[in-house]
Amino acid sequence: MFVHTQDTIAAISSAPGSSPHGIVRLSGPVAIEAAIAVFDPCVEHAEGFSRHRGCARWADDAPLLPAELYVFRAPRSYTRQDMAELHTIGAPVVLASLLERLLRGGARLAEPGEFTGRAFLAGAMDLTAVEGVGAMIHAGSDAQLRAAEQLLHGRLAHETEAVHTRLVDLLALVEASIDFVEEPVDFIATSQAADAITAALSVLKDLLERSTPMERLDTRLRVLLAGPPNAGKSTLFNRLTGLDRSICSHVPGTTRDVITAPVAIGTTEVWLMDSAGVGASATSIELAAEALTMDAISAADCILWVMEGTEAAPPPTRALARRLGMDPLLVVVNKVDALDAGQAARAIEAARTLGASVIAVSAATGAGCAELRAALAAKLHQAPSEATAPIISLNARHRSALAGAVRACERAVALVSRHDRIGDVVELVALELREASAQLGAIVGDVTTEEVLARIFSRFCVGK
Ligand SMILES: Nc1nc2c(ncn2[C@@H]2O[C@H](COP(=O)(O)OP(=O)(O)OP(=O)(O)O)[C@@H](O)[C@H]2O)c(=O)[nH]1
Ligand SMILES: [Mg+2]
Repeated sequence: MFVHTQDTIAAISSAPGSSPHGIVRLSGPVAIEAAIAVFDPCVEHAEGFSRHRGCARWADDAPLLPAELYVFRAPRSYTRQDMAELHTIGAPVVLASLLERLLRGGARLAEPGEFTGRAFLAGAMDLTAVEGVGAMIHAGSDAQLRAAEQLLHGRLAHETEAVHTRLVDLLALVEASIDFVEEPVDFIATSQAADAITAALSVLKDLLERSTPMERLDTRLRVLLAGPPNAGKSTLFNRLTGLDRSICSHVPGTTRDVITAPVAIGTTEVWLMDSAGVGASATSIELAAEALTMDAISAADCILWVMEGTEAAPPPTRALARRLGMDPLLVVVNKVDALDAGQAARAIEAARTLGASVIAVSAATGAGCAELRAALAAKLHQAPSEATAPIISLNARHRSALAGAVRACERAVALVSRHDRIGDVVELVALELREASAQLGAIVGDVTTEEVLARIFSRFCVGK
């Protein structure tokens, strides 16, 4: 993986699709020269870090577009190589055409994650920081973003580094003793070695105990729209997602399956789910659809119970009320556009008997939807997964390495404590300390296999 690092790579580095701003990035020996070739005016002295205003020559017969050229000379760049970035209008056709010209000018298309790969291979960042960049690209919630930032800023590397250094120092003393096993001198007393390994062990165990699996942060909160048939759940789903995904009709029982789409609520992204109406199912298909809704109610992190304000909404059945007794729950009184002020007040009052916060909206006009989003954001911040932010988040690779180091240290302590003289077991102790130190080294990428790198970089997109 990334075996060639001495050629020049280029890629569109901004998000796919149209946007006001687009970035094309290059790294390698001809990065700056190739970028200057498609930039107007010609840049004479591009030293160190510099920023130039001008135009992008993206096509021969099209008008020049305003652009900026950023130059980062090696080694003061992300990849530690010469790098250039062209910032211009983010129209896909412009960026694609610019990239095409750069490829003709001596660059080759970068593979996914190749810029970060070069940064790692040049020693600019350790493997946990690389994972931090990858996690940041995919972060869908505050908690994920915080965990990614921690990794990127070296929190885990910092926590393990001190223990790693202590174990390597101890290993040096133990290995020195190997050459003198026949002599009555020990470079380190047995008790001293036992104390040092026990101290390392307690730091590593503490780290594992204070951690939360990073994978658990991957699940976005699920917010379910549920309620009686025809209450306007699907209309509200389409309104909140800005999509036209769910069929709406005046016929009760329109929605059958649970429909899911991502939606930004406050600073987090959640899965918003539409479901079949409950409480009036007659046919076998309607009953099956209602069963799906019940499953979704059990699995949801938050429920928006949608009721029609226009007529006396059927109260939820007792069994349903018990399930809805869970928090967080928001009651949404819909169709207020069809009500006068008195009717709306009465509908809201009636909804309060369900014992939760009530928001009045019109899914048809969008009235009240901003308040609904704000109330939902407030509710979600109280949800347990947000409240119990982990001290440190570890992915499966980190946990496995830490656990491997813990096991090796435990074996080393057991060996030392069973013998009065460390000289008697010095080779075995050295073996275990070497194993513990290799496991800790693997966390930051001192030694990595192709397979580990391939797995980490498979989550990257081109241009990062
Ligand atoms: N006046 C008014 N009508 C609405 C509003 N929201 C939905 N409706 C209408 O109510 C009817 C039912 O809307 P849907 O969104 O399909 O309701 P639903 O809750 O998904 O219904 P089921 O999937 O059948 O359970 C449709 O005719 C909508 O146009 C609203 O805010 N105001
Ligand atoms: Mg529906």
